[in-house]
Amino acid sequence: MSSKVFKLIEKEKKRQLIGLEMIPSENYVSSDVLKALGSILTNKYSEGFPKARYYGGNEVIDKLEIYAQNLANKLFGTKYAFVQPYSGSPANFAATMAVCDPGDVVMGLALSSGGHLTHGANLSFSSIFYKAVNYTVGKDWKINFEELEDLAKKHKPKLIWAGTTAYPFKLDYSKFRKIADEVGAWLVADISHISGLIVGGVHPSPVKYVDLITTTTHKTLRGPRGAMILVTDRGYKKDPEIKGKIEKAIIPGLQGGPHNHQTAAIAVALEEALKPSFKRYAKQVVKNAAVLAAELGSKSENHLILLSLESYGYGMGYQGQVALEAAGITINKNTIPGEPVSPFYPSGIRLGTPALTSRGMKEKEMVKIAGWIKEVLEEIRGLDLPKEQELRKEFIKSVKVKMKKNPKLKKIRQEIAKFASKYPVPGIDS
Ligand code: DSN
Repeated sequence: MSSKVFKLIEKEKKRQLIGLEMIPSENYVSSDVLKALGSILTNKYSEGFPKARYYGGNEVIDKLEIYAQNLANKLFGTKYAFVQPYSGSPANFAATMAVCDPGDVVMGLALSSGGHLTHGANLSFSSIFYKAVNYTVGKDWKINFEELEDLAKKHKPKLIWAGTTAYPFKLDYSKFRKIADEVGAWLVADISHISGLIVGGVHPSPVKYVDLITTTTHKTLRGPRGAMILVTDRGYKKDPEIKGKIEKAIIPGLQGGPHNHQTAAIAVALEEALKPSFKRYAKQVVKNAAVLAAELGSKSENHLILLSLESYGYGMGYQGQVALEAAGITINKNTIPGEPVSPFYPSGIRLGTPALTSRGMKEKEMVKIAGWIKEVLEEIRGLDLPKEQELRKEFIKSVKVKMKKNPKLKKIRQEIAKFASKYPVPGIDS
């Protein structure tokens, strides 16, 4: 274990132990998930699908992939499950390819309203190869279904995405369904952020309403990096050929050989998600986020909080991220709906509770952590983003240096390290 790589892994392990990981799309996997991910299954090529491979020697891999597919269908209540997508973006590309031709209209929530790049953002495949139309959220930060309906009627999309990455509210899939039916669109739910909450029974499931579902496996679902595409009964009725179309989109459309070690780790995570303890976990994630949000003067109905830092000054997201990182709290800067400054220097931060909850933290700990967050954010007052574009890069560099030297943040960092070390990290401590 003399390689530089292992020394770096040890360093990262320490960072994960002594800090508070609050990026809402991150989590800690179990040691069993890690074991499967680090297994010899990485040695095998298996292009194709179970019992229809381009290479020999796939008898065991076939069993493994079928097992993972069955677990996914059981957990989500779907008809077909594809577990090969390398991650969320390729899954969304493959789902789009399966139901659209290049140039077709796809509709999704705008990035600046909490949508995902692959749902029609500039520079993403979804707007390069397809005609992307974005709907947005209203003043209440909730999806504006009137606008969605008007846009759908005007642009007649082939596909409507119902999915978010920075949206703290529950989704009403029946409203999406009504609009998709009006224009004959495929309705695809991207549940990457909330799949763990859905199987845990604390967020409504889209299965009854949508045709396809995509999800990453490494967020609230607490599996390895990876993704799945799921077909509902409704999706199969809409197009009985859909299975073959998705397969073709994955390979040869987009990918080569599946990552069998990843498939195995997904299967382990799905086994874990079927246990009653996972329901308790999901419930606690949501309870924790609600408490954290209330303490920070915000609201959350799921696992994440989108916090505007406008009351601290102009364009404060970056400064907030840097100050919190200096104190040992990892979050990410984020645009807020109607972002008044810039996507690169946004006005808000996004944080969440999936990883902290995996460490066994509950409401009491959330109150304590919210206290630290508020103390840290006081340190960015007066550090408003320069209005002049050309000064911004240097300004951010100077904020980083300042925050690293800030004695108050150093003190909080020590307190947090002591506090966090008391909570075991799955996969590291157990
Ligand atoms: N990067 C993911 C997130 O943080 O939400 C989305 O792909």
